Parts: sequence; structure tokens; C-alpha cells
Amino acid sequence: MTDHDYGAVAAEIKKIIPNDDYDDGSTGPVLVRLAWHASGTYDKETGTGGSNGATMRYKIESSDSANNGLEYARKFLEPIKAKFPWISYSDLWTLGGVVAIEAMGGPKVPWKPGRVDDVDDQYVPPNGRLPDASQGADHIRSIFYRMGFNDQEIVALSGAHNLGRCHGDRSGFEGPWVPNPIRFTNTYFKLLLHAEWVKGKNSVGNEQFYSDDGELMMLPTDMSLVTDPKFRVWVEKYAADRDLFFKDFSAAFSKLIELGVTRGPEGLALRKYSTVARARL
Ligand code: HIF
Repeated sequence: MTDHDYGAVAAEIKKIIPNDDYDDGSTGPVLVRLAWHASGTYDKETGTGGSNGATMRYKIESSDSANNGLEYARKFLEPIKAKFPWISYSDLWTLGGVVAIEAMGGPKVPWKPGRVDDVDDQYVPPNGRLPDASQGADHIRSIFYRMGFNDQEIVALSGAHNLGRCHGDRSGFEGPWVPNPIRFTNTYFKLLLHAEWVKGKNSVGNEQFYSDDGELMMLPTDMSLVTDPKFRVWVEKYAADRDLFFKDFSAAFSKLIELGVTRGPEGLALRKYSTVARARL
């Protein structure tokens, strides 16, 4: 497997990122969201979930409402899979995220190949493991602690909401977090601290926060990063120091896409988890 040219795959992914027919002219943000949702089902207690196995190929997982809209990302990557059939979907989806982050001006995120797809739908983690944007700090902690992250890593990861936008028909929330949502910067943290945010109801009837011109938004979960004092310390650091944010984001996102990926001696990931772990579900 080490003979495969992953650099060539990355180069092809980079080419599909500018796209005048999609959103803000870039497929990058939704590719990042796919990499994260493929990985963010991990549960450290049972060792279940995570990117290995690309279980979002199965209807049970793709139809989790938290994954609405990710069919776009999966479709964008299909021509790449056709061109390089040897790459696993689980490697492709995670690589798509890291290529997109760098292509949009973000840091290089360490990525390793070796994830395998040969799992059947019995290995699909239960729905409901991804976060609910209408909640607050306790909820975010319970979701991310389950994956093995700490408060600093949670805030560092959250900087990815500098990218992309919410779509009413996908999540029930609407709008971008920052003025240029296809450029990876620390603007999200600066806006969280320094803009005026007013709670309002969006056109679908859900509560979110609006900037004074109504152009930008924050989710209730985003706002909890400034109302919770322990999270806020890190928001302040990342707003003030872009390089620190890039370094910590890179480490945390790399950890995210490795969750549950245990490589054997050949570098290939071992089966998702033992039947013993499964019985504990
Ligand atoms: Fe998101 N996220 N995310 N997210 N997310 C959305 C969109 C993106 C949460 C909710 C939402 C992370 C954490 C959380 C991206 C990347 C990351 C949307 C809008 C919602 C509701 C979906 C839509 O309507 O299309 C919650 C509650 C999270 C826990 C705090 C990560 C840290 C920020 C882990 C992360 O990397 C990206 C990128 C998008 C934009 C997708 C797009 O299509 O533009």
C-alpha cells in the first residue's frame, strides 16, 4: 500500500475545490465537514465509531439528520475515487478535509493513510453521536470528551467554523460565520469576542445569533465558547495569536481524523473493533 501515490490524489482533490456552481465558490467547507462527521462518531469507551470503515456509506449513518448535506461532499469526491480506485473511502474522506483546509489558507494537518473500508453495516455507530447546535457548553463537553478531547482542543477545533455556512434545509440554521467563509483564518474567534451578537429566530423558526447587520451568524454552541469561562480563555488566545491557533488546530484536527484508527504492522487499520466491544454497545 505504501506504493500508492497519495500526493497525486491530494493534487486532484485540490483541483475540485474551486467551484463556481456551489455555495461561495468552493467545495472546501463541506469537504471539511465530511471529514469531521466521518470521524466525530468516535466513542473512546467502546472504541466504536470514527473514520475507519467509512460507515457513512451506509444509509443508517448517512440518514442521521446531523449528516444532512454531506451527500454533496461525497459526490464531489466520487470522480477522485473513480480515478484512484485503490484509495479507501475512509482515507479519501479524511484526506479531502485536510487538503481543503490547506487549500483555503489553513495549516498543514498531518494525515496518514491506511484506513480500510471492509466493514459491513453492523459496524455503523448509532445515530445521535454528533453535536446538537441548539445546545450549550455542557453538551459540547459531553460530546467531545467522549472522543477524548479537552477544553483547549475543543476551542481550537471550533475555529473551523471560520469556513462555510449553515443551510436552513440541511441543519435548520442559516448563514456564514465570517465575511469570507472560504478562507481559513482566526476571524471567527475575533468576531465571537468583538462583534455584537443578538439572539433571533431564523426563517425556519430556530434560535441563532445575528451580527448587527444581520449578515453573519453564530450557533448557540458557538456562543457558549465565550459565555463559558474555561472555553473563553482559549477563544481569547486564538483571537490574539493566529499562529498559535494554526498550530493547535492542526494538532487537534489530525487527532480527530485518527480517532479509532489502530494500524497493524503493515500500516493498514485493524478491523473497527472486536465483537467484545460491539457487545457492549
Ligand atoms: Fe460544524 N456545523 N459543528 N464543525 N461545520 C455546521 C457546518 C460546518 C456544529 C454544527 C454545525 C465542528 C463542530 C460543530 C464545519 C466544521 C466543523 C453546521 C451547518 C452546523 C449546524 C450545516 C449546514 O446547514 O450545512 C456543532 C454543534 C459543532 C460542535 C461545537 C468542528 C469544529 C468547528 C469539529 C468542525 O470542524 C464546517 C466546515 C461547516 C460548514 C459546512 C458547509 O457546508 O459550508
